[in-house]
Amino acid sequence: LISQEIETLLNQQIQKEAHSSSLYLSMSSWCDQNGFDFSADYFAKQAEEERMHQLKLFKYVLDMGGNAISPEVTGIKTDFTSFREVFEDALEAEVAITQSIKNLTGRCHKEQDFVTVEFLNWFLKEQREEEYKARRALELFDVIGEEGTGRWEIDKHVNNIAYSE
Ligand code: OFO
Repeated sequence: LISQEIETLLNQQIQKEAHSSSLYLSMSSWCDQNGFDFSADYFAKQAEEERMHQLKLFKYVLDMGGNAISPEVTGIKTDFTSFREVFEDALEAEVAITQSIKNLTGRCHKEQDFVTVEFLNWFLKEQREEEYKARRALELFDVIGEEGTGRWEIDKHVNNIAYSE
């Protein structure tokens, strides 16, 4: 069983993952329309991963006898001023998600809800990976540079970003 407070926090996390998923889909659309096809694919894949995170949390709440709430998602940014801004927003969103999972884990520790702590460990590890990828993508802008065919080159390299341990 989980406490009412943890249930509420988990439902908030479900909402955040759903928001992330929609945001990534929006980024995918922007990239596609601006000719950055590899990045469009990359963000579409990220959108799917966030959806998977959402469902993982959703199922956990239900498995623990709680009430999982299908979230409303509003206020998704659709207009980006530059290719780089898309990646800056992506990193910012991942850092915020990591912080949110850390807060949630901290709350579970206080309550000695070690079952949920154990469940959330997977997410903490996943965030390490997601932040790495977002940071790596942003680094391409500095390493390659945006002049000339730079953006085209950056887009191609986004395709190769992988996390290895
Ligand atoms: Fe990358 O946010 Fe989910 O956990």
